[in-house]
Amino acid sequence: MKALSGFYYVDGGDGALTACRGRGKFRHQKLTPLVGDRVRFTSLGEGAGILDEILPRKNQFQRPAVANIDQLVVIASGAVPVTDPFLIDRVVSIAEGRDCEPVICINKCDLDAAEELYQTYRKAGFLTLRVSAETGEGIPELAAAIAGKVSAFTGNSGVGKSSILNALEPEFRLQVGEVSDKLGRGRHTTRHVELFRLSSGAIVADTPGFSSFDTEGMELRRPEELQYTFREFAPYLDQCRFTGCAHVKEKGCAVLAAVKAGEIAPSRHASYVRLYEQAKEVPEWERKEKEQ
Ligand SMILES: Nc1nc2c(ncn2[C@@H]2O[C@H](COP(=O)(O)OP(=O)(O)OP(=O)(O)O)[C@@H](O)[C@H]2O)c(=O)[nH]1
Ligand SMILES: [Mg+2]
Ligand SMILES: [Zn+2]
Repeated sequence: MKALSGFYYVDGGDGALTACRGRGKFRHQKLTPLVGDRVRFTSLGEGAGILDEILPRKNQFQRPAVANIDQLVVIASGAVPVTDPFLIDRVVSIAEGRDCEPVICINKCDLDAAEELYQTYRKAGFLTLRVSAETGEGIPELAAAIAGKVSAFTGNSGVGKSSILNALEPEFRLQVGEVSDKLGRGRHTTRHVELFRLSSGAIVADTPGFSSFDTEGMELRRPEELQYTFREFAPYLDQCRFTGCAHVKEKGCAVLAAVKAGEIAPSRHASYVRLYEQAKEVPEWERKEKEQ
């Protein structure tokens, strides 16, 4: 359920948490237990235990560091701190193809409806919600979207991930932070990943917010695989004039034509190009090393 200062907190099924130490073999195998892992553990009594085994994962993520997630709920905001669409597109691209559905949730709609963001992701084919943790608007729709699933909230610091969890379940009383007036940035109030069980049965991870200059969790996909992680590109991919088209600035590119025709949002394509350029920079040996 959470990992803190060398302890892994395991829910044995009855809701009570057992603080486990990991076995040395995990370190030798370079295996890090993740929040969301299904595990076997031995109880030593008095809330202490030993983590024996990590069961096979359905998926895993570096940022946020979670495993076995059905849905990545990307929380964004059109009000301060305004979300850079590139940050949304980067996590969405990572989630695609990992058996994890991205959901876009625009918070603070009491302050700003973020019409452009809303239309961009709705049109691209994502479940896109508008909520306000402040007024409660849209919270029932979000509750319905996470029902019966394991979700992780992610998004830049200060967008209101913890506030939304409090709106879903007032008794959590998670700490929320002010947004700095001077910089318009969040204060990284949430410091660790933690899974919560909602009374509805939904399971949600609150995670620390990322910042724009964060380079961790960089795209490890090969540049030519990236096109498949932008779902709205799919109808155009086999219509480019040249096979192996990079869809960056090639002649006769059907993706570029779709951007021009207003079928694909320019910000989505710009993110694709940025990720493509980044992926080209990663040498193959480094990719292989990180994949392990
Ligand atoms: N007006 C308005 N303010 C909100 C809303 N949701 C959150 N806030 C405010 O935004 C600030 C940041 O909220 P948090 O919940 O701490 O944001 P977070 O995403 O958890 O931030 P980190 O833990 O740093 O990643 C707080 O001052 C909240 O009161 C909303 O829907 N409307
Ligand atoms: Mg938080
Ligand atoms: Zn093309």
